[in-house]
Amino acid sequence: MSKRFISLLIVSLVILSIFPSTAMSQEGKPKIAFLPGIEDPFYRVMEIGVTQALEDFGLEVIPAQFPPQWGVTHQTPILDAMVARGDLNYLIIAPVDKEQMIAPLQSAIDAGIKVITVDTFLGDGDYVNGPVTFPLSYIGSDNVEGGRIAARALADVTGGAGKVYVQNTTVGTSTTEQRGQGFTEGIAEYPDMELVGMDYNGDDANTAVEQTAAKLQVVPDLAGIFGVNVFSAYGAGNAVKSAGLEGTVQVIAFDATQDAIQNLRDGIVTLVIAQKPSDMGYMAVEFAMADWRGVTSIPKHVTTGYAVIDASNVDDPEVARFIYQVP
Ligand code: T6T
Repeated sequence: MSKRFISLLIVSLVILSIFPSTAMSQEGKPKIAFLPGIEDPFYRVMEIGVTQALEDFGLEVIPAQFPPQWGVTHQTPILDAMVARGDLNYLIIAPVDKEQMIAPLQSAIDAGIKVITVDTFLGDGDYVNGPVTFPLSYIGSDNVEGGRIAARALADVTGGAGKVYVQNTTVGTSTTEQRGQGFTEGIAEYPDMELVGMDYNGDDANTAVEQTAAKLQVVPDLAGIFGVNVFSAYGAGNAVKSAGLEGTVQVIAFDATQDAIQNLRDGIVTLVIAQKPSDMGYMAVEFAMADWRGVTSIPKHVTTGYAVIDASNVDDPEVARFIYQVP
């Protein structure tokens, strides 16, 4: 073997050891996939956190498939296809139904895939003593508290009196159910406030607009609306705007989308409650890597915080950084 060849071989090995190709560096590393609940800005921001963490750990970034609509029939086929790959070690998922997604995810477990739930949970979310304990962890907002924040904000802006309404998504979605629960409990603390209804829009923006418009007709003295998520808040804000009731009917928007922030700037929305989906995604990958490396003390339930945004702080960089910077 010529000296030149040996020199080239040594240089190549040194380069490969410093800058390993993706193919070589994946040996001995876990394959981690992400399955969101629906195509929306919240989960797109979560994907940013997941991707950043995968890159930081030098892991393969498996493209996430976003269900086109919210629902078990939309999420399960994607889940089944991910299990059928046969090479996944971890699945980071936002299960769209706390009961109906148990069996499909048990199949993933049976196939040797470990599960971390983000944003939404299975069962009652207590993975230590609850009915479902197989997920490694739950990482998400404290959604009951999120509903209470909305109730307090609406009470503050309406002087603690008046009729209020909730635009919700679907029964069975742990997060929005809990937001509705927290809001209902919070409003009950104000004797002069009355919750006149909670409609379920199936996580569809157009339905949310239609339902809110109908409620505004039926309850002409409505004082405030809580939109429990991206599409619910979109519906509430835009129905109020279409009715020319901005400033008369106060809107509290959960999720800091560009639409919610614009409605805040336009005086249609009073307050925006931003979650921290990027944190959820990043931490989920960290937990998977910790488990892969033998850590046995991974917390079973982690709540990420909120940024509460109003007209006074929307341009504060410390707050604005939590606006969902995706279309
Ligand atoms: O509000 C988020 C998420 O927390 C919830 O579980 C479902 O709706 C969103 O994705 C927003 O559309």
